[in-house]
This record gives sequence, structure tokens and C-alpha cells, in this order.
Amino acid sequence: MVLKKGNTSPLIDRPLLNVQQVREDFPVLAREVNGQPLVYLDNAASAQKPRQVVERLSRYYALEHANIHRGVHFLSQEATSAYEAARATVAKFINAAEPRECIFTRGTTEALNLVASSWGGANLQAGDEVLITQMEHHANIVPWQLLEQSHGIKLVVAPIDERGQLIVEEWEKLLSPRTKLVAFCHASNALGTINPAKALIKKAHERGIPVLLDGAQSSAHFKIDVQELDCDWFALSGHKLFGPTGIGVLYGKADLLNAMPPYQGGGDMIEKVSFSGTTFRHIPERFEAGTPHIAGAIGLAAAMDYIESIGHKPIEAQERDLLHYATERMREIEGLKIYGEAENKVAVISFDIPGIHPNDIGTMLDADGIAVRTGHHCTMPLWERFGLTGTTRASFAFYNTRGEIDSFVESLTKIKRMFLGA
Ligand code: 7TS
Repeated sequence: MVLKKGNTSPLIDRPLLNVQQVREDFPVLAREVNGQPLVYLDNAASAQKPRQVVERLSRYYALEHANIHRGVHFLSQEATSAYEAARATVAKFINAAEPRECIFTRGTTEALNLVASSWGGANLQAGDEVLITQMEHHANIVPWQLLEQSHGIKLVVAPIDERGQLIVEEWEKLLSPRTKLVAFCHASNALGTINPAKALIKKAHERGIPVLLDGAQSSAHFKIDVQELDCDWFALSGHKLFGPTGIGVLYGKADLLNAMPPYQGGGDMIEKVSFSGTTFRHIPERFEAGTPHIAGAIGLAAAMDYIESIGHKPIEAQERDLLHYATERMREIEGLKIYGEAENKVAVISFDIPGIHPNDIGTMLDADGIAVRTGHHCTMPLWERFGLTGTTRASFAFYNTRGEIDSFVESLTKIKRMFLGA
């Protein structure tokens, strides 16, 4: 997704996505909010759900539910098959070599914490360094800070430039013999920046350093191929992928995961338990203690099937068009400053209008039925870098339209006039 300044023309190679037809799959998009048609531009926080996902969840709960991996009866076996089929769908979606490399978690946050707690807890010692970037979500900062407290490790932060891009040379200089792990977001939730993951992973691997990729914002926008990326771990959240909340995935290379100690103890993850000691199962069960979010996993697979049925190429083309169009239209508003002008971006636009608080912008947009996020977007240190406390953020999905962007820009123009005159 290359954003070229000044290019608003429709892309010639744009594959057809019938947006109006796709919108029919999302009942919420037909709602009115505050007497206006809903314009949902908060997709980076959480995306809406198509009927196909809602109906799959409903069918599971209405007809197919039982606990998994433990019943000899029909329903338990049926639910187990559906849960394990969901794992296979996830593996295919991200091109994992094997389904067992995909661990179901509560979401990206739990996936990142799992690596920090299990792998980090076992492998990191005082003085070891974890290298992240300035654009990380709190979920890829705080787990490492907990290890600073418990293990005396050091969190090292690579800088970004004015346009919101990682300064790769500086990042590379920070790789040292003390660096034991590299972790970064594939795409930034606050700036939209897509990091050059494959190249960074290669550089880290040349030094024998494993890499954890936070895919919360990339996995909904473009095709993920964990084998091609060669990342050691990859985290994603179902709810950002048009799937249910409370479900996510930690992908990890099989040998690496099997060498990690359990993260939580309980049912399903054990081989044999006695009061004198317990042995643990291999992946994936090793990291799925207790009754998992069965419906969530099945719903996530339905969401991935839905995305595949539309196709990554049409989705990317539609989002690229929305990003170009929105960027150009927003630049018409004098004084509005966009934060995050990386050459390679997902369809996320953070902006500030000096003199108007983001919360006021968000509240006024809401009055016009337009949903955006305001504040720090869980990237407080990033905004410190830009001397701000937060921004307003519009984030797009393939079901958004140019017409919605026009309404958004019209509303912004009105808000600016009300607060600042002219
Ligand atoms: N990493 C990134 C890059 C994210 O954008 C988010 C959530 C997370 C991790 C955590 O994901 P979770 O599903 O476990 O919560 N980002 C946002 C956001 O931008 N607005 O709300 C949540």
C-alpha cells in the first residue's frame, strides 16, 4: 500500500469490490446514530462483524455447543472437530507450516504477554535487552517493563522519524550482543506505518535474535505469510479481523513453542498430574489451559473465511483508495495536521487541528453519526515523541466508502468553523 502525495486518481489496476453488496453483510452499517447514517471510522479499535460470523456463532451456541477435548459424546466430538478445524483455518490464513503452531489466546495482548512471561521469564536475565520501537502499542511495551521489574532486563527503544517511520539505521545500531529479543508492530495502530518486517527480521536473525511480530493491525489489511516473513512469533486479535472479541492467536515456530514453559496451568495442558509432579503436553494444548473460547475460535475462522471469500487484493485496493482519498480531502482543511505520513501505510489517519481538543472533535463528529477514536490510542510514548497528548484517529475498513469520507470531511470543516471561525 504505497501512498503517493498528490495522487487522487482512481487506481487503474483496482480490482472490483462491490462495496454496496459487501455492506449488506454488515447489518450495523445500516444503523442511524444521532439521526444520521452511521459512518464507522473506528476500525483500528475494533472492526464490525458480518452476518456470516454472527450466524456461525449463533449456530454454534444454538446447536453445537459442548466442552471440547474431553467428551466421548457426539456434541463434544463435533465441537472439538470445529475448534480444531478453526485452528487449521487460522494456519492457512497466516500460512503457518502446521496448525499446532497456532495457539488460541484472548487476543494480541495475551499473545504478547504469553511470550514475555513464558519465553522471557525462562530465557532473559538481568542486563539482557529487548529492542522495540517508539511506535509500539502499550501491549508491546508494558509486558517488557514487567520483565524489567522481575528480571532486571532492559527495554531499548528505536526512534522514528518525523513522518512516523522507523529509522532503520538507528534500529540496527541498537542491535547488540545484549539484545536477546526484537519485538515490533507489523503496522502501527496510531500512525498506520507498515514496518519493513521481512528485512528487519532478516537483520535480527543474522545476529541470532528471535523476533516477535505484533500483527494486530496488519492481519486485517493484507495477506500475512509467517513463513515468508520468517518471524518467530506473530500475534493477532480476532475482533480487528471482523471476528469475535476475546479471541486471538499466538503463532510460533513449533520447536520454539515446545521449548517454552507453560504460561498457565490447569486442565487440558497436562499429560499426567500427581501431587509429586506434573508433565505437560506439547503444543498447542500446552498453552491452552482450561476451557477455551470455543465459539470465539469458530467465529474467528468464519471471519477469516469471509475475508478470503472477498479476497486480499480487492480489500487492499479498496483500502488504498480510501486512504488516498481521505488523505487528500483532509489536506483541504487548513491547519489540520496528519501524523503518520509513511510511504507504506495501512488505512489509518491520525490528525490534530491545533486549537481544538481531540475529545471535542470526537464528540462533535459523533453528533453527526461519525465514529472515530480520540486520545492516546494506547501509544502514549509515541505522542510524547511528537509533543502531543493524543490525536483524533479515523481508521478505515473495506466497507467504508468515499461518500462516508465526504461526510466526515464536511463535518470536520463545520467543527473547525464553529471552534475557530473561518
Ligand atoms: N497491538 C496493536 C498494534 C494494537 O493496535 C492493539 C489494539 C493491540 C496490540 C492490543 O490488541 P487487543 O486486541 O489485545 O486489545 N489497538 C487498539 C486501538 O488502536 N484502539 O483500540 C485498541
